[in-house]
Amino acid sequence: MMIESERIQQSNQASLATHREDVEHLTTQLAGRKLDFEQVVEQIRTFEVAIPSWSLGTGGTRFGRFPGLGEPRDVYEKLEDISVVSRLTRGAPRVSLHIPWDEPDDAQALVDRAGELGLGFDAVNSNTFQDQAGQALSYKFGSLSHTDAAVREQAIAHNLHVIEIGRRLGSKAITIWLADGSNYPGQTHLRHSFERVLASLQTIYSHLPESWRLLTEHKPYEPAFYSTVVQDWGSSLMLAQALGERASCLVDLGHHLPNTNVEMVVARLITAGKLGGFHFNDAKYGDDDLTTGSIRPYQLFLIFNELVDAKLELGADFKPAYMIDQSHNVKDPIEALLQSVVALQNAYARALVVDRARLSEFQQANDVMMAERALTEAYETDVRPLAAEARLRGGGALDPVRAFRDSRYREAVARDRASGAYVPPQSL
Ligand code: PSV
Ligand code: MN
Repeated sequence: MMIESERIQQSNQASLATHREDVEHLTTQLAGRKLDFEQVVEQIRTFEVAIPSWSLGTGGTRFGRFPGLGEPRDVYEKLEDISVVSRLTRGAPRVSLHIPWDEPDDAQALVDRAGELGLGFDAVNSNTFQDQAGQALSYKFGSLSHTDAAVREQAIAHNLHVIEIGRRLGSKAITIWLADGSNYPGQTHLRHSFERVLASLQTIYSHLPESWRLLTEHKPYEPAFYSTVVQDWGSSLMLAQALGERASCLVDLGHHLPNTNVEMVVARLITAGKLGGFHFNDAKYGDDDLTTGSIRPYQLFLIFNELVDAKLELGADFKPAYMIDQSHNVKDPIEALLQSVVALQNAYARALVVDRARLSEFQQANDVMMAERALTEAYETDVRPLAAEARLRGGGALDPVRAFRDSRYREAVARDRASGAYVPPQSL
């Protein structure tokens, strides 16, 4: 089942008149700040974020999982759900697969189906943080960092297998998050385990197709509660720098210790030429995997502010991979993803309406108050008509969540997919 364009247009009708008024008002407002509404809209239209295959089923914690109706039962149905997000937002045309959670039996068949749905494939994610059925050796004490060379080789082989699948799908990057670490002091040799990870990654990197990138994803804790081998952006950067030009760092917004200045981490990685991409989500406490922009929207804006600033300086070469990485425990996953893509479009729009020339002058003159105001002026601007107009021009929805509800897609798939809900593996 697909949401037809006419359906989206019908839903848009309800708010089209108000939208036009809002556009007019914002156009005048921005013109007063020497900003061109048209130009900003066209830039927002270029924004693209990948949807992870693991986010379409209801997530859960180790305490329980409460499945919703009509959850996708296999990777093909996940693609259908992702195409809904894509069609309504016009900003999510690619899928980020987790292998083996969503390993296709037939890569070509998946490529063909994705093509029919207007989708492509972004970075593939490997998984050596769980033991899979039939696996020879256990990852209980680590994978790429394991003390036993045979376990490391098995984990390396898995990553090469993931690259091979990705190659067939048309992906151009692999994201490696490894949960390796220790739960108690003394359990592992802190230096040697890191050195073993680097050596394992070097082997994987040496097999990376020419046009591919390798992204290293850090995380401070969980499941390793005492020490994680790649625990912070410094460790991730050391790896990326040691590996070579095609290796860079992935910043998952939830993977920072409390109060970390994430926009500054982003700025540092840009300076190092090693900002590879993002896993967008939000967090109140730790790696909460909440809806993007739902807890710290100002931080999200400040991150986009760095991205827009860098793009202006570095040009087309600056192209981080944007992905969402969320767990939807009590929301309808499709709705949460729609909300997230809209939050990202809005954050990007806010960053685009920063008066950069003035900001720079104020910074240069140490006018603290006015420099901050240059940011808050943009942040407090109601940019929603800009992002809505960008979606509208692409054939998407003014209000994607409303259009989704109007379409009654969830009710339809609840009927079609009634024969046994797909149970995703427990995610971390
Ligand atoms: C780990 O917390 C993570 O952020 C990694 O990106 C995983 O691939 C993903 O979540 C799913 O568990
Ligand atoms: Mn992640």
